[in-house]
Amino acid sequence: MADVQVGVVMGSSSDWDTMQHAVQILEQFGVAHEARVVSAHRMPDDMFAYAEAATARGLTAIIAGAGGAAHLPGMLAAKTPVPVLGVPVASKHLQGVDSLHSIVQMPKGVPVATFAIGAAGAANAALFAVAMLANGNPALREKLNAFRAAQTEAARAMTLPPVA
Ligand code: RP5
Repeated sequence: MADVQVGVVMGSSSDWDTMQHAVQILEQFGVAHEARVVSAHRMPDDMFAYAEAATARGLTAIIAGAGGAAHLPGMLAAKTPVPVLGVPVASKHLQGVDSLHSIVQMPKGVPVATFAIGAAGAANAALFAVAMLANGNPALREKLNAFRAAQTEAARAMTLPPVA
């Protein structure tokens, strides 16, 4: 298998329902990836090790999803110059607004690119990673253009029901 280009990490296996949407996009585009649980507060040493190895492993981006006090994306970004794409996972009590604020409100100096709460954010983070890789890969850019074109055609084909 090709070297991993994009790492997909999450704070818990309970995030998988959301984060699998990122993996599905990476598979669709044939981007070499890995997916694993790397919890910031339950396994902080592993999280640091993952971030510290990212450059040497040649990762282009890390997609990091977490819910609640979602410090995983920010802490990864603190430990690696590899771009971190943060996905707020919907939480039980605050529906992911807490996750969104935790990820998007990074203080100046250590950015995390932050996406929408939930499945749309996970899929878009992966599409963003594909777009990053496509800058140096014309074949991948063609695939991305075709993906966009298919969406355009689907939208053009939409019809509306009669007024009830
Ligand atoms: C976070 O706590 C995870 O990212 C998850 O969204 C949340 C709840 O984790 P579990 O209690 O379901 O393992 O670290």
